[in-house]
Amino acid sequence: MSSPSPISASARQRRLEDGTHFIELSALPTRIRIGETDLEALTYDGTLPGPVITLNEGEAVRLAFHNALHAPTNLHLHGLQIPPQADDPHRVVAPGQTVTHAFELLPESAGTYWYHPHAHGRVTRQQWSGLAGALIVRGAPDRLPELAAASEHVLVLQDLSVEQGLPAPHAPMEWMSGKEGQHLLVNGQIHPVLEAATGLVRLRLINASVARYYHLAVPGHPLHLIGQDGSFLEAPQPVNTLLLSPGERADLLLQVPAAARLELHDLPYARSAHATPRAAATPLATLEVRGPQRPAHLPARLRPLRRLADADARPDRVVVFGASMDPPRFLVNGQSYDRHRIDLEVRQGSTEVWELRNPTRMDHPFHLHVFPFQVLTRNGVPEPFLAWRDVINLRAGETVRIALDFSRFSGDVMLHCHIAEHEDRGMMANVRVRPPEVTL
Ligand SMILES: [Cu+2]
Repeated sequence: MSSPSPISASARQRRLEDGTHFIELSALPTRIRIGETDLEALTYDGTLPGPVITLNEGEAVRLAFHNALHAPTNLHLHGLQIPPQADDPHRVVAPGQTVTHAFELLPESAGTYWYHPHAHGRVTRQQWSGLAGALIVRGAPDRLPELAAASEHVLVLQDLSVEQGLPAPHAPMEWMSGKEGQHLLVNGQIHPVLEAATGLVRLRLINASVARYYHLAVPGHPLHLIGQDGSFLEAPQPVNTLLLSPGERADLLLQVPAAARLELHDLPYARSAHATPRAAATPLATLEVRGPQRPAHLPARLRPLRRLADADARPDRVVVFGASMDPPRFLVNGQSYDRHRIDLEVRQGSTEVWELRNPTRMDHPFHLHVFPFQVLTRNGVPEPFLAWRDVINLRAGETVRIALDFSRFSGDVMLHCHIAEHEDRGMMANVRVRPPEVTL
């Protein structure tokens, strides 16, 4: 099968004289082809998904973002621990305008991130129309000999339905359930063939869909999780399947010492009590592994992580995701989003434990900007391994406790459900991180 390269284009980037990594990115309407269908999508730099931005931990970055759409938008650098002022979704970019995001990456920030629009009320339509791209931060663990020798693919997972040459419009019910597309896209293609060399194969997966969950497996082949969101794990963790809710990322290793043809599948998963899951697995991509027999040893250790709190730590506050009917609205702690209201206040320098509750009958992925967290327990069960997360799925009826690190910055950030429809319909809250108290 011949197809264009399923590897996304690289971003327009160069090194400035002072060493700063400079990147340019534009959002624009673009005519693209999905399978046999032509449509008018929205893209970054003319490709769906947008180009892969590759950065290095610790470096200074300037990113010039230009809006060539016919509507306001903005750019959110999802998961990056940078000052809130350098990634403020309240700031909207008018058509024709360019804004610059300037920041420094933290020393130990290697991981898998992504970028997408975040202008409140417009997110769903713009992201559904194609606006999303991968952002990779490389660091010391990437230079471990096992990882340096691995074949690596970044897989951006999106879905789309097309109607009359445009991304299909939402039906009223889809503003409640979250819209899922008929086409499952891996790097903008329906069921691509990805080539890799024998040995270790590394897959960085990004769920860039507005609402679809991916329940991933490679039948007959164990997976080893080495990273989640913007974090390495301390050591590889064997998993058979992996649930990836909207916004989540996973960094996986496959041991493939001899030539093989493997299938990446999306298994059935019911994310709502109202929905009937598909009965069968859907093939997402083929992994064609070629070459002579080669060892495929896993790295023993990846990166030490600091534990923020014990699993039995008491919560400092409670965040409840909810919904109401007539009119249908999505809520955080009983309230619909108001950009002028500060919903939670914390102090810079503090570590907090939050209890996240989802009493609704559907899953909601919780996301907090800028400040990472560690999962302590899910329904009282301690999380089996450490990772810094920025998205955690709350299953219907589930209670999850997390520990959050507010040491780095002060400023205003948002927490929200990462189902774009729910976020646009009010399931979002403003968090103010106050500067530390000055002692005279
Ligand atoms: Cu939700």
